[in-house]
Amino acid sequence: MDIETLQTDLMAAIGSADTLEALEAVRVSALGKQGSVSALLKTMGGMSPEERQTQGPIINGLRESITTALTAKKADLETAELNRRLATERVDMTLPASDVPRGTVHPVSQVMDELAEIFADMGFAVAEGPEIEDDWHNFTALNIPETHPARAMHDTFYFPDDMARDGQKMVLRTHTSPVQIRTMTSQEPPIRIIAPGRVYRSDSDATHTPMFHQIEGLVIDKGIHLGHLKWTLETFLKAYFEREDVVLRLRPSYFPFTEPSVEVDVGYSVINGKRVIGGAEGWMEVLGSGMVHRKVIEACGLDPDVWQGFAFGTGVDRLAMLKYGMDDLRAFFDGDNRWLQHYGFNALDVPTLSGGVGA
Ligand code: 2U9
Repeated sequence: MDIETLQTDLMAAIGSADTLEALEAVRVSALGKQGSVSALLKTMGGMSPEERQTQGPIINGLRESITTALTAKKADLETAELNRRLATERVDMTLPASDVPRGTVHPVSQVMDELAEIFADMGFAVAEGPEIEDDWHNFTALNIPETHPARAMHDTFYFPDDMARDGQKMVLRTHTSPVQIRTMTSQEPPIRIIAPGRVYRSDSDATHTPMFHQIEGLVIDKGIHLGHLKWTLETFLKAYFEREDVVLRLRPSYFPFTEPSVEVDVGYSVINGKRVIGGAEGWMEVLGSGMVHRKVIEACGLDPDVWQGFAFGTGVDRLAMLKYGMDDLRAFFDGDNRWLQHYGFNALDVPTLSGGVGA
């Protein structure tokens, strides 16, 4: 067969190959070890120099044009295959994963997010601090000196003496108050913060766990008084329980770090034998609070005749139980998937004031 006919035949075969496999068969028949073009290339070895000079370029030209045509056809077939798959295959990225165990957001996390959202709207920033604290930040700066009976009441987990830092005994923080101390000693007032987080007390029964969650708030500014405290707590509780008929009752109390100190009760009604927040058929204690003690303001290096403030604290776990109806605190920390499936939240249920913090 002459070279021209071979070229025409091969080009026709390449043109009519309609799959990658068929094209590969053409390539092997031409350029493979036993291929027709390879055979022609081999004949050049036996040619005279003159013959090689005329036949060489023709045979090499044939090889090049066949190679180029094969490459172009291969690209065409691959593009066609991709277009076919794009047209026929579909993946719906919005479908939920099936048969995959789905986790839930723990009610404590959800409530913490709700609280952050409510207080952010009132201009409060979220502050955090270490869970392993020194004695000064956890007690002394809060007007709880070594001999104070409140130390015993806190059921503190102390670290061994040889873990003292700068002569300070270390403890697992018994409240989130040291976070506010750290803010007051590192930032200029005015201060408006909430401090949510884990706290630890050596106490365990049906209503107490050795670790629980607190949220505390602190405002330091000029001319702050109990009226600001009451408005803030009322606004917060109305937003949290999503009811306008939330009624507060302030009772005198005592905390070493506030003076005066007040305990805050919220009114409830009894509906179908269940207590529901709102109204005033009965009272439930929900918060402790007061005006920040002048000794605490002084301990943080501020002049209590210039700066005043209020503070409050409450248990996040209890707030969650009141709003979402759980009755056993210990179940919060069991990690039982059935409980989490029942009381947990969808990860996409992000609390927002516009959407409803508990929606
Ligand atoms: C600074 C100054 C004052 C925080 C406060 C309470 C009252 C309070 C308890 C409620 C239930 C803890 O979770 S609970 O057991 N807390 O009653 N906490 S005033 O006062 C502060 C904090 C920081 C610098």
